[in-house]
Amino acid sequence: MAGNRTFTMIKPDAVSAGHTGAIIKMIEEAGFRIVAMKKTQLSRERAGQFYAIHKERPFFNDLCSYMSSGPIVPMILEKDNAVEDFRKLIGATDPQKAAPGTIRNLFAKSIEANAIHGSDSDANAEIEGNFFFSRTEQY
Ligand code: IDP
Ligand code: MG
Repeated sequence: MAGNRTFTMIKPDAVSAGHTGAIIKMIEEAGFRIVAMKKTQLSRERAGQFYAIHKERPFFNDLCSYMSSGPIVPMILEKDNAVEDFRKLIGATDPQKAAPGTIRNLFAKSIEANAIHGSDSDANAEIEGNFFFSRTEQY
């Protein structure tokens, strides 16, 4: 059975461009409840830990530089079928391929600076949420 939580973060390009509020509005209007949220910045090392699964990919070093380049807004979200429904709301990794009206279609700058993260499985949603938030920060 699909779980009811996912993890997201608004990435540095979208935060610095002033899209935080518009993106949160889209997330809430799509029926997601915000369980935990903060504004923070990753060190290069912590960005590498978060994206450790991609460490052999050619874009890994650039990705770590980019993800630690400015503030981000991580969140834990709740909704039925959260992981799959949220991936639909954000659209494809490459904004050129993201469906019209998706968050990446509207706000992403490039395949790297693509505005927002969304967990790809219930197991990763749990791991990624715990990377940023303790139990007592979840409401
Ligand atoms: P996802 O975020 O849609 O799940 P992943 O393949 O898990 O996509 O990649 C993680 C992140 O790495 C992407 O969101 C994007 O920021 C970056 N990325 C993915 N593919 C490329 C690429 O081909 N060039 C540069 N950056 C990439
Ligand atoms: Mg991914």
